[in-house]
Amino acid sequence: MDLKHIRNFSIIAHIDHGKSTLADRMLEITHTIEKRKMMEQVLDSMELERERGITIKMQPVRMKHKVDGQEYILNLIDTPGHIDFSYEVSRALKAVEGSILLVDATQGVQAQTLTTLNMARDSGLKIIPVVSKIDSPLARIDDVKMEIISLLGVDPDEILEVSGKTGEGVENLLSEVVKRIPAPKNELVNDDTFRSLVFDFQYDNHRGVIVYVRVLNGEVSKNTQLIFKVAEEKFSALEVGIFSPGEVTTDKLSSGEIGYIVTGIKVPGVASVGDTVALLRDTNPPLHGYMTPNPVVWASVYPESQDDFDNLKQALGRLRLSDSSFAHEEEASGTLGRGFRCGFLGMLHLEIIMERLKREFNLQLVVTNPSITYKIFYKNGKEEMIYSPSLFPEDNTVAKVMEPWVNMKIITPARFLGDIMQSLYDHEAIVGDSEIFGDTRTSVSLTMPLRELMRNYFNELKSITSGYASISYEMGEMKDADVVRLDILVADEIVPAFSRVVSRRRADIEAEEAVEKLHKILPRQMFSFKIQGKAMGRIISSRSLSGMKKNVTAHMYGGDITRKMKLRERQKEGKKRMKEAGTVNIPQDVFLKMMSHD
Ligand SMILES: Nc1nc2c(ncn2[C@@H]2O[C@H](COP(=O)(O)OP(=O)(O)OP(=O)(O)O)[C@@H](O)[C@H]2O)c(=O)[nH]1
Ligand SMILES: [Mg+2]
Repeated sequence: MDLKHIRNFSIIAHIDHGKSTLADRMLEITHTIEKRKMMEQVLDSMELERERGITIKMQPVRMKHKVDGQEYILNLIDTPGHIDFSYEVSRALKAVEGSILLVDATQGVQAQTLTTLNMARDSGLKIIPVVSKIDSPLARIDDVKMEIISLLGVDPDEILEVSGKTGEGVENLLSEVVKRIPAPKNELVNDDTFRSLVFDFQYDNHRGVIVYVRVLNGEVSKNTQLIFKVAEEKFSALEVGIFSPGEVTTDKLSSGEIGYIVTGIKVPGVASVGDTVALLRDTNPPLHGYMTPNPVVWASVYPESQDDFDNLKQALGRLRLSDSSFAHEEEASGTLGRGFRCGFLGMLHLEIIMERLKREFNLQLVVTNPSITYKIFYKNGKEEMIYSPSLFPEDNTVAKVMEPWVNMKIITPARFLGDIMQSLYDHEAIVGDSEIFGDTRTSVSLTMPLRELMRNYFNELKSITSGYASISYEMGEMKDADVVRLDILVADEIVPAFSRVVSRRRADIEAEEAVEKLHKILPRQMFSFKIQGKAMGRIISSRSLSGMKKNVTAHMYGGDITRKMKLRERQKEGKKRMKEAGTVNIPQDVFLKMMSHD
């Protein structure tokens, strides 16, 4: 189709502001999905997305729609709202010319509204501000419009209103998309060589890597000889097609369009987002591509049985092919064997990957306590980055430790400010400017150690404010830290997976809490043993877990007394043997429960 009849746009917003529901109505109005196949948030196709009611992966879909008698191709990309998945948003934005910025009429402007808006502006996109959920009895349409005008600096006449629930305003919004968002342009002048940007990919057992591309120039069809410009890997297109939203084969993909190319490549590590897929003979330089995101939290993952090491390796390689934001590298730990150090963009991201490893690959895993990175300056002059709490050095060898801080923004109704300030103090934050907007809401800027943000601050803020406050953050500078390693001992043995780095002033409390929690969730054994917390060279918390009073003679009645005695003796010996070997069996779910905050 002619370039001037194509529009590419994304829907961006804070979490839960109604992006996927709005997409549903667009798919209905444009007859992209048959009514009988329609379901709520139909683009959230992953099992985990449906269970949790959130979008995790961006999803492109092509629609056809007539405006003033002219048919247009509309390529929509639905994006996730949760901050852990903002790398998805940033990639989607590079594939489109414009964005619909939704603001929930019941919630108003929230932290991620501002972050996603800034990302879209940085990408030079046309932005259409839209108030969503206008059907809700709690909608404050005029207030929220005022917030949008003052905070986002947009013209009042530009703001549209929709309800993804009733469909009100959606047809009009589609017309405005056509009117306001510019048509795509060819990348090259007088040159129709095929070139495209890889913004995402998937893996298929039979067809290998499937790249999601935005075509920037020329066209591609089946059997075209292509190359990944950065990876310098050649391949022949096995199939090309569009998203409807499932994959639908087409004869070709042309400039301005969004679609997929099946590569047949089965080795991991070749395809990467941001690479340029072009004609084999193309001599132009590759596109700028994407910044690789830096992991925020790290955790080690070990197979419960070392026999599964290769399976875990394969599973991680495969997951990387549907999630380009997580990092993994091999590592070996004395006690846990061979495993992987994995980097994630946040705690939700970590949780989702662990859940996928369990469900999609059926792996039994030991997951260590998540950690951020610390820079260690030793007394002997050596410097080192530490990603794993169990490798954090003994207190007396360390001269100085530095840790990352985050620059944060909290948006909240003013009535919670008192409680929030207290919680910020508890989390070692330094509070900066605040700004009042709308009637009663405030936006507070601050900095906080990343370690303290990861100490469950998201949930804490949610419970203080009944969910009315929102957070966005970006990585800031490294600062001096006063932290120590806390080890947890089970039956006198350090369990490296439970080690963590804590602020020195909180070491006692954290030890107490960890020991208490483990005491609750660890299954009892045949013998009694201690659970202890140790830091700065001494035990600072301890509890005993008593052995099960299972008595092998209990079911015997009468009979020979010497036989009972013998059995008891044997049982005692057995308990002693187990204790000596220190074999407290720690099941997988205990590791996962220790890691989670609830
Ligand atoms: N009343 C009302 N509720 C809506 C509307 N749109 C969405 N919702 C509800 O808001 C919640 C979130 O909707 P989603 O469409 O999943 O929001 P989202 O922005 O895609 O969320 P993420 O992708 O996780 O960021 C759901 O419970 C929807 O039923 C609307 O127009 N009116
Ligand atoms: Mg969604």
